[in-house]
Amino acid sequence: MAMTTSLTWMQEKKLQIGLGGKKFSLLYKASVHEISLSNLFEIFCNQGPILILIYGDHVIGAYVSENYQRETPVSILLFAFQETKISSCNIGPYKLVKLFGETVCEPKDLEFYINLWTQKVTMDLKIIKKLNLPECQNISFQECEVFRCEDLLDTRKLQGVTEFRESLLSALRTYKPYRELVHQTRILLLGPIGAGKSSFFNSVKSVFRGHVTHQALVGSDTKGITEQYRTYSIKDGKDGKSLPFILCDSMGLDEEEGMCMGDILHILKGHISDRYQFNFMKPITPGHGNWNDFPLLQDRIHCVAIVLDAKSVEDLSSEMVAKIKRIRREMIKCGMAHVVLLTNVDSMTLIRKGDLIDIYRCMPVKLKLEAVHEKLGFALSDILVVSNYTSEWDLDPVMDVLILSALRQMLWAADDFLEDLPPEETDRPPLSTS
Ligand SMILES: Nc1nc2c(ncn2[C@@H]2O[C@H](COP(=O)(O)OP(=O)(O)OP(=O)(O)O)[C@@H](O)[C@H]2O)c(=O)[nH]1
Ligand SMILES: [Mg+2]
Repeated sequence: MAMTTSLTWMQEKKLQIGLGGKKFSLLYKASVHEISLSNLFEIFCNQGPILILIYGDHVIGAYVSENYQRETPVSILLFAFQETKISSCNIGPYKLVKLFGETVCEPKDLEFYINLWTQKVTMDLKIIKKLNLPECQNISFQECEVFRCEDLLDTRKLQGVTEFRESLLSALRTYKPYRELVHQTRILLLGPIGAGKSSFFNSVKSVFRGHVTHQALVGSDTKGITEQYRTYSIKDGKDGKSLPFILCDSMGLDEEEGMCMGDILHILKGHISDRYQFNFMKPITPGHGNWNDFPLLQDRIHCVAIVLDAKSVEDLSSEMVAKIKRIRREMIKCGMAHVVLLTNVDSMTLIRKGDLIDIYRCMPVKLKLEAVHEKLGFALSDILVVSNYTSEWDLDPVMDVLILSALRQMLWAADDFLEDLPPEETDRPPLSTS
């Protein structure tokens, strides 16, 4: 039988959080392993913190935070799952051998005792009360599991993240747009008011600058914060070279006000230049100071990132959904590469910093991606997830990796767009570097 835990995702998550950011590796499962008591203790020995779970009508657990040595008494945190919460109490110091009822002791002398052979847990009434369990001293169970507990972000993992961050940085520094048809790939950040468009630009800039910066104004205002079209070229470090991409920040989309559809199409085609002051009442017209009559390939947008706040995906109004779907249809019509950028994952319930390292595997995030896919029609593989720098003072390698991975994905999508252009649009000599 496969060694998979009987814990639900939600129970595991609650335990992870409750035990201070731990991940669990299954060492023993009663229905799989046939071992003697002494073998069982061998498995426990020197594993660091361990977690024992018992599955009956309730899931009951014992967490030992100290490294187990056969004769050393340890404190034990007992807990039981109720519907939505966990009740807990401490017992001990206790020799762990007693937990599984070594014959030297009578079970009745013990506060808590697991008998793997009769598949019963015996508990002191005081403990039963503290754990909010039905008043029955002998509780039957069907399964018992033992886990090794490690920090979600241990030193080895952090080292791996730091190395991955460096390799992403170096790949992005040396990235060249497809066939070098343009010097810098243009990525347009488009999305509802307050979705985190400007924050994403600030985040990318912060990573390359080496410290958190907030060049673009961010905040919350029902009418939106960004009112100008901004095309940001980012330098590698303070005085370094310009990086091979430009992030274009736009006014937020809104049901009534916000950016006009006409302006979006003009931006995609490269007609609108930096610092255009949006007017939600009417789109730009030729002759305007920010209007470019003859945009080149380098002025056009090569990839659009539809930015959405992960927390409010389900709350998007039907008008906003219709608007985004219309934009998607327009993008498909003109072959525009696009991705979805889900921001604000750090604020989602049950998501902790340690989860960011493996964010695409987190159940609430998977459900979010499904929701975006179902509501707006975007392919699951085109949905990227980030946590922007908003209130942090220092850079964090795990957040950096998400931000840089998202950026790399956008550049790859832009390359597909450039590669897919008809020859008459690309068969001009590559641009000079002046
Ligand atoms: N916790 C958290 N907050 C975020 C994140 N991204 C953005 N925010 C916050 O969300 C709010 C809106 O962010 P902005 O970057 O101004 O959003 P915008 O899409 O540029 O908004 P407009 O310019 O008004 O359309 C700000 O208060 C940000 O601090 C994120 O990933 N995590
Ligand atoms: Mg903004």
